[in-house]
Amino acid sequence: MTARPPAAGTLVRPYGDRQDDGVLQLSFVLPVPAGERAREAAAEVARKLGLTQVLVASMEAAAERYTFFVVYGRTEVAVDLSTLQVAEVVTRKKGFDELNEFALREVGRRLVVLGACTGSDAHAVGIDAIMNMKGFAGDYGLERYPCFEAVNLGAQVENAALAREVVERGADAVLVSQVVTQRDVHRDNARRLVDELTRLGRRSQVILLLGGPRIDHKLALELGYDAGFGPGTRPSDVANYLVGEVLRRMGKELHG
Ligand code: B12
Repeated sequence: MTARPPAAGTLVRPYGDRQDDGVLQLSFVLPVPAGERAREAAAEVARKLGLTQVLVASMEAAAERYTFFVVYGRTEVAVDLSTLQVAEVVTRKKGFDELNEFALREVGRRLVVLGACTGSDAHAVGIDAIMNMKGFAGDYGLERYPCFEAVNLGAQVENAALAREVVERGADAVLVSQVVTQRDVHRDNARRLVDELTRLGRRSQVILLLGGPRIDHKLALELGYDAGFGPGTRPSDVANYLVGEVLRRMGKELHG
């Protein structure tokens, strides 16, 4: 599902007070104690980034010998929206009732969806937001959808165990959450599930989604997943993607 691209030459630039004024705000930490030298160092960082009319708006000691800054500045930089290559996963959505009716009618059965936060990662809140009955940001979670048999396996699920669950439950889709990204642990861990499923001869039969605060569609594809979802994802985004992708694999369409 791809949105229509913006017209050629559609330039956008940051703005603070008036459109196109180029004003932007930066926040960062420097490893120096708060004081006038630290303030000047922060301003110099902003100037070296090419900003003009630099103003250090806030300076707070963050810890011993560390200072947190908020700095304003002006840039001439503009971006042509039409030149950007963007992979948008879900652009048009059906509502809850419409999607359920459509999926049950067109697929003819409930889709089995497993969710887990895998490896050593214990951050369950993200996958719970997508899977659990009560959902997130006013959206019902997948457990609430009649068209899904949704099973949330929780956090710290081993990849080999998850792959076995896929086979035993005949899963149509697996939702993997990765929150900790220190030393790229998420990359190795996410790839491990793909390897396990490939070893079991199941990779092509299951839709694999990767999500988390530092995940995007491009990274998910690179790691061998079918789609990636980042911060602010709503359960309805995932539900629409899943039904659309199952239909696509059946040679049908979600939006005819
Ligand atoms: C709560 C929390 C914890 C709790 C987790 C409790 C729990 N049951 O989940 C506890 C205290 C246990 C914890 C522990 C740790 N944490 Co912590 N934690 C957080 C915190 C404050 C909030 C995370 C959260 O719940 N976000 C809310 C959810 C709703 O957002 P989300 O995960 O982004 O999910 C959304 C989307 O990303 C998406 N999504 C997520 N997953 C998926 C999956 C799919 C398939 C899809 C479609 C979508 C999707 O949908 C969700 C809704 O929109 C963050 C900081 C922050 N403010 O983000 C740090 C943070 C994630 N933790 C961090 C760290 C380092 C740790 C520890 C390593 C600390 C330590 N030294 O022990 C441990 C690791 C423990 C472990 N083994 O994993 C770092 C991670 C840094 C990094 N980049 O790797 C953070 C960013 C804090 C920081 N600034 O340093 N943590």
